[in-house]
Amino acid sequence: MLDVNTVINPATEQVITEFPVADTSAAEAAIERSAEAQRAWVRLPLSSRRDGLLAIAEVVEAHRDELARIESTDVGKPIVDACAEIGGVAECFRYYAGVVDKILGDTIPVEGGVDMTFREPLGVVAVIAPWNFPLPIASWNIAPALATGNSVVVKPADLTPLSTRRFGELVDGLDLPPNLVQVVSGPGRTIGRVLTTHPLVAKVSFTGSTETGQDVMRSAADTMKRFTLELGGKSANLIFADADLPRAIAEAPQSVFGNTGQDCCARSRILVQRAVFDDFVDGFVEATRALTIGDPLDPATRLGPLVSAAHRERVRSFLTGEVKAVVAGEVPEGPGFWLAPRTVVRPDPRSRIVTDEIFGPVAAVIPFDDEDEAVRLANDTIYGLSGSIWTSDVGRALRVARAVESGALSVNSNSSVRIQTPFGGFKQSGFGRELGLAAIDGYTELKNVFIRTET
Ligand code: TXE
Repeated sequence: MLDVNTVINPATEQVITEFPVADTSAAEAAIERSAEAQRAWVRLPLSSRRDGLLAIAEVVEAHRDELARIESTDVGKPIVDACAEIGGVAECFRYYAGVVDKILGDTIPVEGGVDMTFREPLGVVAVIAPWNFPLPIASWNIAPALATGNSVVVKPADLTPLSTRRFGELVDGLDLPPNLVQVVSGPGRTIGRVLTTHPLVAKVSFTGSTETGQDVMRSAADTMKRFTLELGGKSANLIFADADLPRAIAEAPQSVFGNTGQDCCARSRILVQRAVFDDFVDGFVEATRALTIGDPLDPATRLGPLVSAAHRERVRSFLTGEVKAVVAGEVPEGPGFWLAPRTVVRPDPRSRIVTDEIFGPVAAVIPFDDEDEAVRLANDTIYGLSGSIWTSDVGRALRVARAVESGALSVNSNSSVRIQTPFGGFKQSGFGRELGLAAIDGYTELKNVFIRTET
């Protein structure tokens, strides 16, 4: 069993820090304390709950530079991106602070009385976070869980636990019920397992691979936990011949190579209408070359290294044998888990490059003839998380958006995530929705109450 977590800077391969991880009895004790904290939290006036979330937003904002630097060094993420993401964490807590007193029920017309619904907290929520957007994704689940009256035990990924651990220290310093938010570090197979099986945990919010998500579901079945599962993706970027091509080209590299491709929303299948295919490929490779790869702490950097040596090996395993990839960009010499962006033009549609989530800087560019074929190719995947449609025909944009089996689509944009709008998957990309008001349903139980009024 791993009893020390050694955290490596992926840009330098130097050890950043080491710390002892929780054992299973410590995780169990944290869950028990969390249940007690939840009882205290839910009894507070709504205004105190709102102010609690605002205090978390403020402490994150006040430590934005520190947290961004931690995230950048731990993940290998460009500092500019990390800073924007930590700003988003503060904004997420602010948004859900505003939701606290707007969790509404219904009154339902029935015979003989009055019927009404309430949204009740679940209890203890376990948040199991991934390594690619550590604190942002944790916050998408912590904030709505707290807003709806739950307590949280959060387990960061072993590879990138530092921002979440620092967040935990900052929240400990606030005037909130003790143990309302606890950070428990440790491996998925031990500490993660405690969180997915403990009877006092009502819900698991998990972000990670589809395989581990399946395992989490199986292990949580005995205690019938609620889930939000945000899993893998293989999203399509659909580019029609009538699109604003210069813009589609300029924005495509970041949409697949951003975060060095370690993004569940990466548009890693670029489907391009045949009439503009060659122009697109030339422009895309050129635009990719312009992305500065290097020291994540340099504000000019657009792409950092991959998160670990093992992950780089996994990504490279997709690039062996017959695969012919165009390499664009220079990586720094010396230590660091670097990999320059790769573009594979017209890959075999059945190859792993097209079917699997690579989670690295590898794009597949595939031609299509017409709208029907574009939709068929876009849907030819087990995943359904995100995607884009580039066209100047508004009717086509809506037809295609309705036909693509995916939880979040953008037209003439590659954005996927906004705090105000629901985010989550179709098919094996998971279920449940993070963010927006939709997340409220995932953190509450619907209760129906009937009052007899007839005499
Ligand atoms: O993920 P895991 P890994 C995908 C991506 C990547 C692949 C593997 O394709 O290459 O997953 O990454 C915890 N019970 N994504 O191995 O295993 C683990 O400690 C409970 C997509 O890092 O899914 C970590 O905190 N928890 C993705 C979290 O689960 C367990 C983001 C995710 O780890 C556990 C990350 C268990 N049995 C990877 N086993 C996205 N959707 O953005 C592990 N964990």
